[in-house]
Amino acid sequence: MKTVHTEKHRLRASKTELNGGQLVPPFECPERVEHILAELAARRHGEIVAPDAFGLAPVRRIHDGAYLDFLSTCWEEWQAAGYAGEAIATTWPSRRMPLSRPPREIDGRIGYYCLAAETSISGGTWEAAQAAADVALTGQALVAGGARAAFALCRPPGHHAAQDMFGGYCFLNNAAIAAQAFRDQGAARVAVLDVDFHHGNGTQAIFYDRPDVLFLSLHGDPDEAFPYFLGAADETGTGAGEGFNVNYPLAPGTAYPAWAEALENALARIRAYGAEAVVVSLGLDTFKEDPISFFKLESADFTDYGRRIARLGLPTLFVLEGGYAVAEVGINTVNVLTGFEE
Ligand code: SP5
Ligand code: ZN
Repeated sequence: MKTVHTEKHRLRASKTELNGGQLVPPFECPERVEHILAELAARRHGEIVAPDAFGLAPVRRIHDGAYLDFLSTCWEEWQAAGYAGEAIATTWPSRRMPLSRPPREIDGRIGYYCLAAETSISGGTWEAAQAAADVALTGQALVAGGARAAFALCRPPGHHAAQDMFGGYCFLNNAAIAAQAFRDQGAARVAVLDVDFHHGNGTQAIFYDRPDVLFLSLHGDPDEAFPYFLGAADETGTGAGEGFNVNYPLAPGTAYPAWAEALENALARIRAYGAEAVVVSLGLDTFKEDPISFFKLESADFTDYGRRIARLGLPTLFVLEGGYAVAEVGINTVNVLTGFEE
């Protein structure tokens, strides 16, 4: 399968992540993509193609206009406020503060739109996020045009970003934007299968009241893991979307047998649903050596689950999400793709 990639991901290169009370170099760094590209080359995996420019119209199908205005101006406003560091939220519309509207001043506005303070906004973030959406949309176009599968090498990732919320290293929800593009081009039912270690809270929120996009997520139990406040098994959708959201929260230390059992359950749900296309939110942070996660998958397990996803027999778009054990991210990514192609 083809890989869609652009160097523009390098524009997302923040210097700081708030971790354990310290500002540290971000886990979500440009080197992640370099390792994947190196492994794709070493194993002579498919062609690498550049993205087309789709503009903001397909992004606006998912994200609120005022949120996009915020993302595109945040860094300039932060600098204009005279701050020395990167843009980090410190105040949120939390419980018992029902007056929830975006304030004018940038400290308030960034808090309004922010999920989690670990994610700093820096110069180039908006441009890189737009480029990642173009990468996802180009992959979607390849699959819609008849390719069995494509790999969108998206960075920054997307699945924590909701209609009007960034955080968890995510700004635009690349997978949701691609899933919506399949719908807008005529697919009646689309499944988004999220295998990142973390719950895809943004994707869930976007499609929660809709029956036309089935969302399924395997992830660390939110009682134990980020994003903490969404991802429980009893979140099954609302209104017309009731029954079309499926969460598989899994315990610390989960290894491949239990993970694969949850995956098979999810794949059976996708078959029964009658999806016409599948978007895989491909996070590699389920790996046993991932620095911020607690599952125990081995590199060979990634090959095996690539095979299992292929057995759906559906047009499939892989969209990169997380995965931070930097050297192994390349190996494990290409293992999924080659397992799928066997
Ligand atoms: C796309 C993606 O994978 N985003 C993940 C964002 C996680 N951000 C919070 C990280 C908190 C790390 N805490 C580690 C605790 C280990 N004991
Ligand atoms: Zn993750």
